[in-house]
Amino acid sequence: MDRIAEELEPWLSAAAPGHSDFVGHATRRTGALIARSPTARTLITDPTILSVLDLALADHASTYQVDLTQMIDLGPGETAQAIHRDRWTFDNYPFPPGFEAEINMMWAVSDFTQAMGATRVVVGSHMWEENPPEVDPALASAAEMPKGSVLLYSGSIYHGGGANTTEVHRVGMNVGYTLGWLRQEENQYLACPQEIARELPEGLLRLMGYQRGAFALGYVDDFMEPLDWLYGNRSIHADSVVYRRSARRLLRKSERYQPPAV
Ligand SMILES: O=C(O)CCC(=O)C(=O)O
Ligand SMILES: [Fe+2]
Repeated sequence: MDRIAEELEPWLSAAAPGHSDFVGHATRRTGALIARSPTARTLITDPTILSVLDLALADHASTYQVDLTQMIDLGPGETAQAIHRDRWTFDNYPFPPGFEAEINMMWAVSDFTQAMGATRVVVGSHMWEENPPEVDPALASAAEMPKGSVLLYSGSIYHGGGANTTEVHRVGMNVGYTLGWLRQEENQYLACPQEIARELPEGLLRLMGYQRGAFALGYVDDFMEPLDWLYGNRSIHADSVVYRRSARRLLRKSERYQPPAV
């Protein structure tokens, strides 16, 4: 956590404070963590997290992907964020009850106490069939956790950042994952320069979206697999590439991209 904080410090200190009640006024946020923090990459592909995602997302889509990466530095004096569902990002589409399109992680880069503004969660709200635009904050409990812990919550869970009444900063690393056929909240192809992407492990690249999100989603020009395009293997046609269901199996198999035999 200290390494992640150190790697991101230049970006966080250069980031402007928030400009709305939702993103906060005493909160600084910075993204593009895959490009900016080599240490964050190891948490983004943590095998325990991927096992949870296999269970939580894999029955709705053949792949899942990174949705966003964001360091959130909630400064002293920040007021509580409105309680919301992250899946409202998808134009508030009425997904059926029980259908999860997104799972979020909040890694505690500092301690998370209630007074510091630990994320507040309405436990059980993923079961609510209604979609109230406002929720009584009294229903939420603070997810207190020591530095180094991680909170997992689905896109249908009502939650929000707390108020920071202390003099210290509450720092969290928010990493979200979504179904492979949804648009990513943070554009992973533009957030990570290609020269950095070419050096990343294959499993991470697939999680970033450098693989088709479903059979016909996300190919490049002449039906090329995005990984082959990234590596300049222009002779390889996607139909000749074995289509793999998830990044996880690949992480186990090999960390390095190897062009498939044609
Ligand atoms: O900072 C937090 O604890 C939560 C942030 C959040 O939920 C959001 O920005 O969507
Ligand atoms: Fe949120």
